[in-house]
Amino acid sequence: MKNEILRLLKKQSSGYLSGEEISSLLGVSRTAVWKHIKTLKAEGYIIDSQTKNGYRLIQVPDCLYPAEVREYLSTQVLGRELFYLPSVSSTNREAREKAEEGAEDGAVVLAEIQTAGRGRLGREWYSPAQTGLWMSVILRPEIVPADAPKLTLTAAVAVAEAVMTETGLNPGIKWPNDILLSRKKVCGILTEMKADMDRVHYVIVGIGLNISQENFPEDIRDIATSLTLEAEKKFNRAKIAGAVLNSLEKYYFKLINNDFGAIRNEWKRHSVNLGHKVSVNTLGEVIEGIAEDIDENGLLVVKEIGGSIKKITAGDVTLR
Ligand code: BT5
Repeated sequence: MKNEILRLLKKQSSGYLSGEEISSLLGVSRTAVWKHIKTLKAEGYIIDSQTKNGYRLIQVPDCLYPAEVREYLSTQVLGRELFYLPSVSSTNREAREKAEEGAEDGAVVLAEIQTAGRGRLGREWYSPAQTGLWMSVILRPEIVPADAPKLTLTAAVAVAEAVMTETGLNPGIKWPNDILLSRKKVCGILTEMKADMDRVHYVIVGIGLNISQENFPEDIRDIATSLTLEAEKKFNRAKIAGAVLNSLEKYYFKLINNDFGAIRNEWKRHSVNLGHKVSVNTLGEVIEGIAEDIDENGLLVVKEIGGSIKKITAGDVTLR
């Protein structure tokens, strides 16, 4: 009911809507309307109430409320189920719990702040309140575990596309999971899965996108950036969330319909690695050479100085 009232107020945002009109349109009492308006105000919606004229929506809060994100969603599967938390340790951790409880393919966990946001290999992900998109998507694709890393590349392509359409900026992708603007990291992706040898139970795709931070802590100041810092303007975070999910669904469908080729082509278009000298740290081993390609499985193909070809499944790439 609260969301229905919100919908009416949004439709009528150029003028006032009386409590009586709302109550007759929705078939609820005026007291109920008043109570829902009170809740909306507590959630940060600025609503002018006048005894004579009724209610008028003045401003929507910059929050990732499901009702806001849904406005921008044009998906069939992603975001059908949306879990919103004002604060969480890590959306990936929360998503894992939801997946264990049976959350469906495409369910999404969103939070305003993460108190223990995670990167790969136990690293930290800085996730301050109401500035970024801290989101995890639960996917249940019928793929073999060896194909799961393709989901990281799929998400990277989706984020790059959404950032491009929403901001006009031109993001680069650094294999496997970084989205860059001006050579600084604006987004990281953490893909985790539960699988048997031959079957994936679920995959959690965690996306951390810096949207409106105007500064960063000392230790990452030189390597991190946000959409606002790059475009010098504010963005509606719910709209960005919707755009990322719309794009992710488009590419996810390609992946499960065996069209990784299309994703790979997009990935190559955005790549900042290919053709460049790289140094790749893969759990204890450092491989140096030219990043030549990503193969049909999403592995990074590096040609070493001596000419030998190495295919890399996971690692950290430094551009030389
Ligand atoms: C990543 O790891 O880039 C994956 C980040 C995934 C974050 C999302 S947020 C939603 C979901 N829930 C989670 O708990 N995680 C996911 P990695 O490639 O290991 O990079 C981590 C490194 O990036 C850190 O060691 C820092 O150097 C740097 N870093 C940390 N926070 C950053 C930020 N906000 N922006 C840019 N760089 C950051």
